[in-house]
Amino acid sequence: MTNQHDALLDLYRQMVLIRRFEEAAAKAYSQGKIGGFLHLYIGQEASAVGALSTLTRDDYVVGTYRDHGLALARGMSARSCMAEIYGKVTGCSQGLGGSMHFFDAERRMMGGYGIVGGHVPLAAGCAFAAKYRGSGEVALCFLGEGAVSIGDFHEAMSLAALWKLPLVTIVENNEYSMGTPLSRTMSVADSSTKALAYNMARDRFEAKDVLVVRERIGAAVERARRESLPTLIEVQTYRYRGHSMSDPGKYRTADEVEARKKDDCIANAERSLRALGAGDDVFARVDQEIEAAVDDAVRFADESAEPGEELIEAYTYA
Ligand SMILES: Cc1ncc(C[n+]2csc(CCOP(=O)(O)OP(=O)(O)O)c2C)c(N)n1
Repeated sequence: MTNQHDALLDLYRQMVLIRRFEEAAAKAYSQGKIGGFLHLYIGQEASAVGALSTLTRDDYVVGTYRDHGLALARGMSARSCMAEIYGKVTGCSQGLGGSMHFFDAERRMMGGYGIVGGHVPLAAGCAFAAKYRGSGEVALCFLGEGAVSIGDFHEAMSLAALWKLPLVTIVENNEYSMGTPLSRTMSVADSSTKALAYNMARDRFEAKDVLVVRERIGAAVERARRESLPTLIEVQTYRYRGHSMSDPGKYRTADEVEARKKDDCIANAERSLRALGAGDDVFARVDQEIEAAVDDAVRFADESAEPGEELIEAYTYA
């Protein structure tokens, strides 16, 4: 098999892991094993997987509450992620963060934030730190298109451009901000045009093909690393599930969702892999391997303990 085949297979495997992991999380949620919020990334996998495949170990990743895909693509274990969603002490944030607050300092996965747009200045701060140290690291920040109208976003873009920070800001435009379509929150359809106000490089493309995502984000990451310049990118994507588990989805039709599933990033990657020579055996092996990993993560989360009073007190009370 070629290098191209092997590279795509790796990305495919990561996307399948994210999808199966979240399907299992949704099931556990409906069984009452998970409390609080659960925002699924299903449909958007190519965005995180393609983007994070361009990073080195030391680069920073900052995201929203829709963070499971980022965490898994960053190499965090399915066990630590599932346990976190369950609120168990073995989770990546010791069960104190839950689904919206995944952290892994070692992998520079800096969260996991619930305040829409509030995390963008934090990502700019990571990029500032990297530039200040001259360490060559890049910060990748993910947000939804709903966050583009938030003041924090503009403050961060303004300083990132002024100070030439190595920041790549990725707006995942999944067309809806909860139940509100983009046309009701912004006067322009293309959020990357906001970069014009800051004299910042920009890009915009669809996340149907994980290799396209990798190439286009890769160019921005290189610009950040080599020239210390920021880029604003709109990735056009679509979430198949509700905003969160409690969303009845009345703002769009089932036909719309079904039509969008026809251009699924995982199915597209499978087609490309078959064209490169992958046969049924390859996909059966991936399915088996991912099923085992997800089953193991669920078992681990089920069997793990909740954080004790001591831990809760240490982090909750001053
Ligand atoms: C400052 C702030 N306002 C409102 C909310 C409630 N809220 C949570 S998610 C969300 C929608 C955000 O949509 P978008 O940025 O497009 O991201 P997506 O959920 O589509 O990934 C809103 C309004 C919040 N968490 N923070």
